[in-house]
Amino acid sequence: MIVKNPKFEISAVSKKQYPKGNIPEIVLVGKSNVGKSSFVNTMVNRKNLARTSNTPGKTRQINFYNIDDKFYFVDLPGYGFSKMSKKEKIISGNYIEEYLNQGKNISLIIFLLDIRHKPTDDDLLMYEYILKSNLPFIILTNKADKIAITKVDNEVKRIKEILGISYSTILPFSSERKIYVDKVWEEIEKFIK
Ligand SMILES: Nc1nc2c(ncn2[C@@H]2O[C@H](COP(=O)(O)OP(=O)(O)O)[C@@H](O)[C@H]2O)c(=O)[nH]1
Ligand SMILES: [Mg+2]
Repeated sequence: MIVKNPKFEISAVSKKQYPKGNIPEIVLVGKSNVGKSSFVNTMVNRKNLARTSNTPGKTRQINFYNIDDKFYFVDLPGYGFSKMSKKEKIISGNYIEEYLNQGKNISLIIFLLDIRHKPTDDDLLMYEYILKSNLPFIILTNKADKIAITKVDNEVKRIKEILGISYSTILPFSSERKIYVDKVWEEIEKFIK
């Protein structure tokens, strides 16, 4: 897919600010620092459309990026950052739930995990929540550049086993090396027709 004019639209802190209308939403979910904002930048081929950082993001903002009026990438607050206070964790959790519960235009959840690590307890909770939501999802095991290319398939398989899934799409990803981008576009395109 060729993206022409990706635009930041709004940082919503309450339901009322979610965009109106019925443009499909592709939602990024994952713990803080896993690479959600980098993913958005990589997919639309911009350096700084979405703000990336090494420190925990704002815990209550839901950022909507309008992709050529065809769909939104929705960058949810991260969860489970080790430096987050308990209160911050609860706040980010509430915002994630509030957004996912309304679910009106959500056409796909992209769940990001770190290819190098076992999913954390927070990841597993999130995963359960996604399953219960009955919304379509794919899983990306991110930061694949951080391990040897020969190990990628095995690590993906290992994470798949931990999550106990056989049917859903799970792919490696790397914003650093911009690999697997086309494959992920193929998946996304199935959900924005
Ligand atoms: N090596 C590597 N670093 C990445 C990748 N994706 C993100 N990062 C880095 O991880 C940090 C957090 O990324 P960010 O996109 O802000 O994560 P977010 O909190 O989930 O939005 C930043 O320093 C990014 O440069 C990747 O695929 N490979
Ligand atoms: Mg971010």
